[in-house]
Amino acid sequence: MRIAFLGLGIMGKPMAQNLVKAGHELKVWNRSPGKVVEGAHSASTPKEAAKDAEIVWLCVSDTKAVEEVLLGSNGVIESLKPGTTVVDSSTILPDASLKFAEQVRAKGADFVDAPVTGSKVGAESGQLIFIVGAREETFEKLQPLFSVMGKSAVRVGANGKGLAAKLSMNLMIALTYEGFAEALVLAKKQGVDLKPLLSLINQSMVRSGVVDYKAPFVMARDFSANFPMRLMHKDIHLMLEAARQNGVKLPGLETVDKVYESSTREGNADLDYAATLMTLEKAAGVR
Ligand code: NA7
Repeated sequence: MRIAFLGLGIMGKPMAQNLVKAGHELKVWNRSPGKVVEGAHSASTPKEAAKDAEIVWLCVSDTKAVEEVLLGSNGVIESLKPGTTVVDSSTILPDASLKFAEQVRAKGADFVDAPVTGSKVGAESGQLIFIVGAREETFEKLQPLFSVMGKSAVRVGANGKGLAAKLSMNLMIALTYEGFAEALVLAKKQGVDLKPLLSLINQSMVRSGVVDYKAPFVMARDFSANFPMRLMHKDIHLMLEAARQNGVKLPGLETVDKVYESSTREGNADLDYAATLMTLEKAAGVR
């Protein structure tokens, strides 16, 4: 298929690379020049990339970025043809995504929110999970592309529902990891060695995918970004905003937000969100 892929960050670049490897014809674009994908053509604007594309796939940081890429000057909307499908894998506010969907539909094209879970490792290995808000027939049409970049795709409902589900899942990731990090700090402060503690965690009901994924990095003190803290913090703000809009209280998440604020002030925003552990350690005087 002819695909325009816009946004070649930690997630976007390996996703685009996997599409090229599967034989698709890609035109890629990134805001800062210099990011390329082997085997793909590079376009100088989103408008140029989207011209003649059957599918336009976005994976950029936040709501403002999606707005600029879609609707800004030289944006996708300027060359979008009826029949094209725009897929957005950025994690943004469901409400904003619905408005983007409306503008895309007004051009006779279709819109899909398809945020992902799986982090950098999942993107590189083609093992992402797509959490999709789309029309049923559009979802079916995209299956071959989801299966190139991911191990599964779940249609949650209509437009916006993929993002709503993704925010709820990321809420669990943020809280689960902070639970793990706080447990490590409390145990360490009481003189417990982390190796037997991890062995216990893995044998008991507190075992979790989040711990499985993060523990090796934590043990190696490798806080380089798989999922940067600044992006998880952005997601926390999206969750709190979605909660406000829907009359939901999230007291646990409000507290975790404060930990992220402290960690950001300490200069950790570009590290992995696992680095919030260092902020808890610092406050407790342990490592
Ligand atoms: P990264 O690695 O921070 O990459 C973000 C991408 O978004 C990168 O290509 C940026 O371009 C692009 N970006 C950021 N702001 C803009 C604006 N205003 N206009 C156009 N492009 C922009 O993030 P990830 O790849 O880890 O994550 C992407 C999404 O998936 C995000 O929503 C996560 O929460 C999930 P740059 O190279 O900085 O010029």
